[in-house]
Amino acid sequence: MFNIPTVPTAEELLGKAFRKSVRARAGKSPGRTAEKTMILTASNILADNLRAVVRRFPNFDEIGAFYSETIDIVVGLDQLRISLASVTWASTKIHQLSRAAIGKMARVSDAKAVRKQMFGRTASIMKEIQPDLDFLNRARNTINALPALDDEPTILVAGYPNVGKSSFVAFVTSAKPEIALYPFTTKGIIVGHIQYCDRRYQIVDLPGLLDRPVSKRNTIELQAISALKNLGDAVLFIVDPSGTSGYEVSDQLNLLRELKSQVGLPVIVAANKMDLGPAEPVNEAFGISTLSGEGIAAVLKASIDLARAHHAPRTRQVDETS
Ligand SMILES: Nc1nc2c(ncn2[C@@H]2O[C@H](COP(=O)(O)OP(=O)(O)O)[C@@H](O)[C@H]2O)c(=O)[nH]1
Ligand SMILES: [Mg+2]
Repeated sequence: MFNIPTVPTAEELLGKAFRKSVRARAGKSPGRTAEKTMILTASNILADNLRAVVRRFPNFDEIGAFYSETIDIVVGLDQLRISLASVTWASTKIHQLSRAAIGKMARVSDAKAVRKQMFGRTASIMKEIQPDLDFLNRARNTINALPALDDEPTILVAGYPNVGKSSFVAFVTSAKPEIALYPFTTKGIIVGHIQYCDRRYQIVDLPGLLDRPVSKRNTIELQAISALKNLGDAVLFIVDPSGTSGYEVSDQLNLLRELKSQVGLPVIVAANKMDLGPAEPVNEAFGISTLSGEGIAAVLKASIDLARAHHAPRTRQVDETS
């Protein structure tokens, strides 16, 4: 999804700029022209590289509400904006310093001293933004690790642990787990795709997120749950009335009620493990078994119809490779 390049350190950028400035001076006789060349080379390299750092971050207003809310949760959009602004500031400032130094060279005799002073100030500016570069690189690592979620009608799978969520996703798709460094789950998010009639649908299993009562959540998890309204178009809530999951049906139905109010998406309910024989009936639920396949086609069709009906295209990131 996101592929932001490594953010360099202040030291790396300074090293590169000063090395190139020394190389640019080579062959020139010592004096004003040589010093001026050094200043221009160093300041151009720094200003360009700093602007490139900023440019390679996505525009947070254009990536869609799910990604911008998620990045806000896992990284912090305010701090991101502040750090990107600092880097832009440094780029402008270094450019100004170089113009001022070149102007000063015309007036004083010791051009070398002017260049040295300019390099010293430049190094201080770079040192000042090192915490921002550091933050941006950590943010870059986190953002790049977010799973790719396509702009397809999306069904979120919810329900208590062991009710058969992963089994359902595996049954209906070619799902592959994706690594995600969300603070609220250490497990991989599972994203599967289904080709159904004329188009593709996405089905997402978020282990650790939609499988416990909302009342037991910390703030970050609650924010994450509320961000899901931007990702999903429908929720498939799986109940296990067989007793084998270890959770009471009444607790499972309480979670269903909570999610309905928290996530605000239309919900389809399926009662799984029908193959185990008669169980407590669940109101308005599709009876299914991911073991025998019974009822799966009907619940899948209902979920897909619901997701398609509620799907509005999300804004996508512009591909950087072009
Ligand atoms: N008998 C039976 N077992 C099932 C069925 N679906 C899932 N299971 C079992 O229930 C357990 C939990 O399933 P899993 O898909 O990992 O649940 P999750 O925690 O909700 O993702 C596993 O041992 C599955 O084999 C079903 O339809 N019938
Ligand atoms: Mg699972």
